[in-house]
Amino acid sequence: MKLLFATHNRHKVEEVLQILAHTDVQLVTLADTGFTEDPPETSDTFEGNALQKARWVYERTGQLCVADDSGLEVDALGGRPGVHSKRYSPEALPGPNNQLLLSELAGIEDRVARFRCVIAVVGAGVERTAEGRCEGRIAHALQGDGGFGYDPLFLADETPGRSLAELSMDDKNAISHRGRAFRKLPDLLEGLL
Ligand code: ITT
Repeated sequence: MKLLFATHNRHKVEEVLQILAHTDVQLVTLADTGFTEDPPETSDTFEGNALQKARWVYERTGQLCVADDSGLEVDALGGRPGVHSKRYSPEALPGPNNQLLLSELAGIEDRVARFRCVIAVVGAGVERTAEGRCEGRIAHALQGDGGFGYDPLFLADETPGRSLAELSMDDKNAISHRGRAFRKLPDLLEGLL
């Protein structure tokens, strides 16, 4: 039995396939199954949303599912955009999201932030979660054109001066919230596959 990754975000799929490349976990994507509906995300926590997405897809497919809910928490903004990271700006696109973040932080010295990723595995009578975090700071201008979302503005503590958008996917996965969460997946699947 394979594990269905309940996401429509192709960047997440690319990263996770690479993170799991040297494990026994075999992923099927929603695109592979022709499933086009968008799972709801109405919780105010990453864990709640990850469980909601995985439950929703499991209920419709009967397949063991894993979902990822992730986002950026900025201390000076009281943790925003947080679970609303995708729809932070009215346009809900990376360019406007990054510009809004820069404008909200204009003149603010405290740039401490973190990416968080909670994964949830849902199957018959099973619900398990794990989290990964990546601590860092928000840059003063966009840097690099790799990755996705807020990557051009995020300077991880492990790679000072370089944004996640300036790292190879392997280097990003080594330190990222998603890498740290999905490397826990084989243990989370203990006894299930
Ligand atoms: P699915 O729900 O279909 O998985 P999504 O893009 O809607 O895809 P989320 O609800 O988890 O995913 O929102 C995550 C948002 O947080 C994402 O759109 C980015 O804006 C941001 N984000 C998460 N991980 C990121 C990363 O590794 N690099 C940059 N931005 C990231």
